[in-house]
Order: sequence, then C-alpha cells, then structure tokens
Amino acid sequence: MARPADRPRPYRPPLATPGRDNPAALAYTAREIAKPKGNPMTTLVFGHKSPDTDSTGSPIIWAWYLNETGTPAKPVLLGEPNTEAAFVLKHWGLEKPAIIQDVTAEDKVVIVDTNNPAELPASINEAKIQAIIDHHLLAGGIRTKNPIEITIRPLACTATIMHDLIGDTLAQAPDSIKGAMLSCILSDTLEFRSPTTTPHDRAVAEKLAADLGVSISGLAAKMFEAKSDVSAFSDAELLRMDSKEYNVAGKELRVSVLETTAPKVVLDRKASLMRSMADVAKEDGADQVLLFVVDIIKEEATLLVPNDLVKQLAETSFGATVTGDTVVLPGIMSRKKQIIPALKL
Ligand SMILES: [Mn+2]
Repeated sequence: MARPADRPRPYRPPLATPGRDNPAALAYTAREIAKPKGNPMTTLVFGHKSPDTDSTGSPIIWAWYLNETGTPAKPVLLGEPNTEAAFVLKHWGLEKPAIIQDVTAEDKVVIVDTNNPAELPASINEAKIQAIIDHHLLAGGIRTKNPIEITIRPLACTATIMHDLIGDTLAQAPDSIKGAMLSCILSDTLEFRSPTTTPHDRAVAEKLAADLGVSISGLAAKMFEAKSDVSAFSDAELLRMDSKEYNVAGKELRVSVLETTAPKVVLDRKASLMRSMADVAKEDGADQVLLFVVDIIKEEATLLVPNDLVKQLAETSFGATVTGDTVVLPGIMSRKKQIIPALKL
C-alpha cells in the first residue's frame, strides 16, 4: 500500500491513541497480551471430509497466505487424505496436517473447497467462521456470527481461486506452495480433461508449471497412478472415498466417483462392491449408493448396476441402454457438471 511521495495525502481525522483515549483499543490490546500459550486465536483452515488433493492442498496454501499476511493460521484435515493427496504432500515435501474431529465455539475457521455442512464438522455453525473459499454450488445451511468473506467462483479448483486472491504475494511462496497449487488444479481438472476445466484454470496451471520447471504430464501421471492404487481399501471404504449425498425425486443417493487410470482393478471387484452397497447405504441413511468408475484416460464412466432402481436411473438420466450389471457412459467424467445435473428417476 505504498503511496508515491509526490501525491498529496488525503485528509483523515486524527485517530485516537490506542490505550490512552480509546478504551476499546486498550481492551483489545489487553486481550492480545493475555493470549495464553499455544495461541488459541490461530485460524484453522480446512476443506471437506474424505479429503482429496484440493481439500488437502488448498488449506495448506491458504494457511501459508494468512501467515504471510499477518494472520496466524494452520491447515488441518477432516480425515485421512486419499492416496493421491498423500502422494502430493510427499512429492512437495509438505507436512501432513493434523486431523481434527470437530470444532468449538472458540475456533476461528476458514472453510475451503466446500460450503456444505454435511461435509464439515458437526459443530461448524458454532465456530467463528471467518471466510469461505469454494467452487461448488451454494448448498445452504452454514450460519455465521458476523458478516464474512465468501468467494465462490465457477472455476475447476479452489486453488485457482486462491491463486487469484493471493495475487502478487504468490511470488514470495516457496515451491512447495506453488507445487501444491499446481497439483490441486491437475487433480480437480483431471489434467484439463474434465469439462469443469476453464481456460483460466489451465493458464494458471501452465504458468505454475513453467515457474517450477515441472512437466505437467509427468506430474499428473504420477498423481493419477497414486490415486489408482486402491488395493489397500475395503469395499465400504472405496464406496465412501469420494462420495456426496443428493436427494433425487425423494430418494437419498450417495453418489460415489472413483477416478482411475486402471478401471479394471476396481471393476474386477464389482460383485463384492455391489454387495457392500446395501450395507453402506443402510449405515449412512441413504436409499442407494451409485458408483461411477471414471476412466481418466478413456474419458468415460462405468456405472455399477446392482438393481432395477439404478437401471432405471441410468436409462432415465443418461439415455443409456442397460443390459448387464454395468453400463459405460462415454464422455462422463464430472459429478459436478455431468452426473448431478443429469440425475432423475
Ligand atoms: Mn475442489
């Protein structure tokens, strides 16, 4: 905010001297000094439950920016990061943020990569929410104590929005922060294949890659390989890994997406996955689990069809002809842009 010396300063009324003729300022100063050790005023930055790369990387990016600009902050997670996000942390030498279970009325928080209370800690509306930075539809249900900063933009990735909000300060960021930003964009855009990708997401990613001297295709291939390694997960874990609930024509649907470069690994398990669907639905209070296995390379989705409800849904929503227990949906890659808007019964 430097002002050129040759420009006249605008008139401003003199400010009260804090602590002398301004009791409010004195109280504030006292409170600041009284801050106990451990700094409970640290702002917690987090994304959604079942964190993917964007919900792991974006809190790290934003906490870095807040600290850089004078607000103590730390990134936290609402669960174990997925295999791609874990790879991204390791690849850029970033520490895995602590996992929290809930928030309290004492916590200052910034919510990123979601605005849906169903994907946030149970006590989210108790917390001192400071800001929301997101790229999803406005779900409703979040309540705040004060007016807050909300930035929701129709871009492919939270990190792209952060890039724009951070502006010139990004030049001060270490490679790990720029690398996290690049990885978030490659993850959410599936290396620009997803129809959610905007020219701006692509331009920001290409600028970051050039700055870092990184090959986009090389990094994306390693990330997708990590994401495709799902051998360690149970069927129930796979069904919940990247999953969001939606109500369609009175039916509560858990819409799960598995993005992979090796769909065969998942589809070889289809019988036990379909058996597990009923239990997962029951435990989560849903009527049906839908599993879309997205082939990142072939740019298509395979939907598992365990019963007549899903068969009807596939035919009505996607105009597909279902003959067996799976159906291939060419070109379908994005839950946000292609699956959710199409779902009907
Ligand atoms: Mn995202």
